[in-house]
Amino acid sequence: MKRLLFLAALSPCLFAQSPLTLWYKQPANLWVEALPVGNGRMGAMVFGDPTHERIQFNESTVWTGEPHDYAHHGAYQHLDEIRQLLWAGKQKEAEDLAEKEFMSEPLHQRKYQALGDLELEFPEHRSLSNYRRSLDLDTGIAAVEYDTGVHVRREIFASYSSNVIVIHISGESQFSSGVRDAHKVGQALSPANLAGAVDAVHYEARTVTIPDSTGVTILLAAATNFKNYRDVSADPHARVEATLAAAKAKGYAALRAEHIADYQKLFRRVSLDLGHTDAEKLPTDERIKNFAHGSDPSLVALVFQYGRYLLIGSSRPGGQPANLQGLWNESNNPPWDSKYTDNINTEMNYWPAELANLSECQLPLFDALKDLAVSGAITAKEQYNARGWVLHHNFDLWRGTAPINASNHGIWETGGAWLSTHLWEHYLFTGDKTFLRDTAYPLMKGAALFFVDAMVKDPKTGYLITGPSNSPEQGGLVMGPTMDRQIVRSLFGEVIAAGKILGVDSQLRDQLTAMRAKIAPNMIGKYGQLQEWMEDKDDPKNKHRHQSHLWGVYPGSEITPYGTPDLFKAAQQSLIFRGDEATGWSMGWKVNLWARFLDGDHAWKILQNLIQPASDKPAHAGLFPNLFDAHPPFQIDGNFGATAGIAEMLLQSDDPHGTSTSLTPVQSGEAAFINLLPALPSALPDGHVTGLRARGGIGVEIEWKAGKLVKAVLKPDTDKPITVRFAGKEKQLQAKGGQTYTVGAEL
Ligand code: FUC
Repeated sequence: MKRLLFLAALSPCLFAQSPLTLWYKQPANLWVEALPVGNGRMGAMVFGDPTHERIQFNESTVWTGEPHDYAHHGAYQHLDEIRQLLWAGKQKEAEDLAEKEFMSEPLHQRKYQALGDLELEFPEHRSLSNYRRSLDLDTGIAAVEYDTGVHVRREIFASYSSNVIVIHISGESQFSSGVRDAHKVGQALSPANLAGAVDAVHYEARTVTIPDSTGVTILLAAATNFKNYRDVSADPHARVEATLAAAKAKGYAALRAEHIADYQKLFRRVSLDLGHTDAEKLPTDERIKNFAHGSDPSLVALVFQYGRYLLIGSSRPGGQPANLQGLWNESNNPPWDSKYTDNINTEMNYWPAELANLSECQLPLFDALKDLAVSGAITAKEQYNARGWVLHHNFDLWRGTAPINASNHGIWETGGAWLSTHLWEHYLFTGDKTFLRDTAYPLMKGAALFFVDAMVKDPKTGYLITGPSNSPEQGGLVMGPTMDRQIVRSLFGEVIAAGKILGVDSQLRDQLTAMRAKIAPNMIGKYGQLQEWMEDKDDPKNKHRHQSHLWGVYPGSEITPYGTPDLFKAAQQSLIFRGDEATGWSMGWKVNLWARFLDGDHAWKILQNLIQPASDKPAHAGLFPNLFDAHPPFQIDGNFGATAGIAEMLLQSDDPHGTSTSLTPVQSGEAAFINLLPALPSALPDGHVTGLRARGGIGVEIEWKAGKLVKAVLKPDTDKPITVRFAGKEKQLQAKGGQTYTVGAEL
């Protein structure tokens, strides 16, 4: 197939539409065909039916429940007995005891909810031609257009600056509209507002309609009484009124310009061109179907950018973090309650944040960590008699931190520790010392203090281990699963490095250093695999979606190609045993893992499995027509995992010499390592990426042709020794902040 690399940038009219557009020849029938817009607080799904437009919408604080402390008070009195049972090989008894005495109260957390539908009726629009429904990722605007005597165009976007969903209709002013409350199904449409309550959360949504010379604009605002996880005293009516009044005063043209400026400031930081073929002229749903047996590299770029679009849409400063569905949800009983599952899913949502240059989109997660450190301190005290804070495998709007659902997988101690490593990574990518001192360090230290108190000596080996815990979500309740040990080792190392930079807590640092060296090491088992548990009991036929013991390869970096070659090989063997098929997010993880294993073609193979048509029934992972990733059902982590994985093929900035002994200068932020095209698949021989970010605070542009580096341009923010690597060759730079460095074929 003909390759037209870079031509698109020179002459965009050559193509039917911009490579950054999702488009369809028909309206959405299913929710996973509708197109999402979001502003970090509100989300909307646009169906695009000509006569009956449905815009289903959410507000991110509409949850069931109320402020509540979920900790199981006094549970620490049973902790020792649970551990003793596990050490005595009595797993079932330990799980039973824990089920009775150690679980969250109540046992389940609360659910994220739908809010409502905005419906528009265009009774005259039955006969039409040239129908097209689209979402332009470059502007963040969804559109529905067709000819029906006149050209009708509806534009929909979610404004972050004005906190409204904006719908503009041109070519037609004869229509009726109304809103439907998702909690009052069966009730007639209300002309312009809905208001109600679900448990303690009071909500309101309202529209205003404004005619102007170019058509009609509908503004949709929504709010709740939620102020924070302990306070629901806000007035949703006053909030909605104030928001609508401010937005109405601006008018459509100004709202649109304001939205595009705000959105593009984030989105346009990164461009990715992987080449072009005729395949990209087809509608998006057809491209997904064709991907595995055609050549459509620009669909990979679209999937990459779509993840960035979804992160901008679901996680903006001041709002809630992206939940299991970002913030798009049409059900009041969504899969896994659409909460925050943090034994992989919440973290994966943020894997692209730094690398794909959307650093501030991670701030809502850090705000949530501030809450979790408070609620998690109660759980730490009541359930472990420990200092610091702990988070088990889920949290919700009310910041529940205690173990939920069932003891065999709910008791997993390292959610807070894993999320705290994101604070350190944010520092590595930004170099922001104020953030490190004021936000990151206190949270990281609290997460580490919990393990100073809660780790125990394994009677058999003498090593320090966590427990009771589990290797998500299999094998049941155990002591010291490998993933926990890797996470705690990383966290301790990072707290030590941060304390050194800030010049604080030298005694604690000594204590952490001593304890860190005693944590049970990674072990290689009888099949040449990396052991998932303390015991050598892995089953080589195990295809479980979680591959938790590979955390040390990615997202961690204590198992590396040059620092720990034997463990690296064993980890790779473990991933080979797991196979290439998996649920959506699991494939997202596998793309990143194969990239870290420096095997671009294997990463590509997984990407091909990920980019194929998905279905709920029969269950099949892949992508839905609107490019939402399918577990199945839809779960947004797979989208974010894919975006991170595609970037990880092109650029890695972790230290490939890392070990579990102590942090290297790169891992502690004193130096940087830029690994160019470390896992470039042979299917992507030509390309150009701008605006990626590397640890050490470095902007990176890379251009390649026929699999060879043409040039890389590095822009470090601060002075820094940088090692640049490409195809086995390395070059050292003593870089000055603010300067630009170009490296090329001489590498
Ligand atoms: C974890 C995973 C499931 C699912 C759920 C939301 O429990 O094991 O696959 O993604 O989170």
